[in-house]
Amino acid sequence: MNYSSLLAAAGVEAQALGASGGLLAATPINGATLGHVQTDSAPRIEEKIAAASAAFTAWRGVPGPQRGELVRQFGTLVRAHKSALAQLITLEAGKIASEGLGEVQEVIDICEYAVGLSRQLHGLTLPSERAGHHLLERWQPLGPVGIISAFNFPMAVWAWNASLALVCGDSILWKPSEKTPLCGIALHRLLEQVIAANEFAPRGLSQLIIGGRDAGAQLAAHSALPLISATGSTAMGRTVAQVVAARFGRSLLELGGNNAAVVTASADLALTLRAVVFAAAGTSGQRCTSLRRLFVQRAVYAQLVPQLRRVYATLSIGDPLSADTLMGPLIDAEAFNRMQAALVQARTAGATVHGGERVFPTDLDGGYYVRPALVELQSPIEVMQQETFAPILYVLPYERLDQAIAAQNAVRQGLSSAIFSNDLRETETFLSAAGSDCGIANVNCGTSGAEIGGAFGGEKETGGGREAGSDCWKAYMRRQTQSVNYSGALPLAQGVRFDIG
Ligand code: UN1
Repeated sequence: MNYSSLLAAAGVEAQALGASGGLLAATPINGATLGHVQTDSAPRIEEKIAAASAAFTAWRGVPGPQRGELVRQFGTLVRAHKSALAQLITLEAGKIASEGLGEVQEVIDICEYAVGLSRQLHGLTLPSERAGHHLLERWQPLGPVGIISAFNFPMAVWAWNASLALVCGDSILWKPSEKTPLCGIALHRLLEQVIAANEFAPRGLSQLIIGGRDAGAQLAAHSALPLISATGSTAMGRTVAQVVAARFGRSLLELGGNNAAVVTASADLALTLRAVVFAAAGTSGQRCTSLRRLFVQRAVYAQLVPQLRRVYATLSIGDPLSADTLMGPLIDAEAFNRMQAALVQARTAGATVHGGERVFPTDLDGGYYVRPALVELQSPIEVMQQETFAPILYVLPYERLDQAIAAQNAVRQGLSSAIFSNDLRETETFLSAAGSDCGIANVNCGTSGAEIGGAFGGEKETGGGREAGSDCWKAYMRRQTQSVNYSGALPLAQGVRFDIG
């Protein structure tokens, strides 16, 4: 199949990309090359950082609501190109059509959220202990923000950061994953169009950086960037965090998850089944919020797990561009090999593995398609500690809820979690201080598919960062405490006396 019309619709024609050199853009659908993308050299990245720094000094003086107007126009343009962008996501990341559309919708949603926010970047007025004084807290633009994003959400995660950073008065630099450069190019072109069309937006406000690990490292080490927001593996985040901390920069980390759900005896099993399959097999298990571990109360194990096995065995796997496909390919051979290695480890540890094998949809031989794997166990094994970015679901029976909660918390990561239950005591226990230790805890809905209105992120090796809704905008701003004396006298705080005569 020739994908050039899809590329053209998204504004990234293969001819314009170049025939050799740089980064190879490929589709996981059948492994075909889509084009070659020029990478940015270290000196070129340095220039882009300088341009973003210069743009910041102008942008921070533009009123917040006007900054919001830029993001409003960008969101509108994204909406107009929704289907072409969604198809590009499908082409380059392998997401099924509906999830591609969902991801672009997430971009639109966060833009609209940011527009509203541009009129609400509020501070505080606090009571001063000194007569005739005003004590204030005010949020100021922070500086150029470096954004490093991952292949699995090649547009939305950048948009969470970019839209908020822009309304907060920051300039931005984006290094998309080397596995999805075309998604980066296509989406960034739309933002560039909007910037070019608006006099009040300084040129250089948003920079796209194409490159690999070195390019990310260059951003992380650069003292001109007060904030680095990085999404990806825990190994990547550990390096970025240390480099950024060494220069007293801030990092906002969105790293690995190893998400679990607990199914109690009171659960609605039909609802649970749908939620579990979407969370564990959806996106071919390649979301940081994907469900990886399932703890099922022993009384309902024999009802739920055979149904899961049946659905897993019949789930439609194939071309993600076809409307009836529910599972597309893994991103590449490396992802497939990691999945197989994890399954070997599980079998060696005594687990019963259902599925997990490679499948070959017609005419798509170059793609890595797999049947999702269900791994049945009696107790946790070592391989469950790691986040394998593939559709593997470890399933274990449990007796008591406190044991299930302890088991779900007994991993190094802490992103998302869920309980399926119709018993208030169980759900409230799960949501209590003694319950889930994750950044996200859901009741009767799966671990993935969070809305943008809440803060997104997790604890422990997930990195502690929070992005998107709630008060996450504060990460993109500098907090300033201001004391104003309008009294004519000079009383000192804490009643200190200092009379110089
Ligand atoms: C990710 O996988 O990096 O909650 C982000 C979700 C999506 C975002 C996932 N809204 O699954």
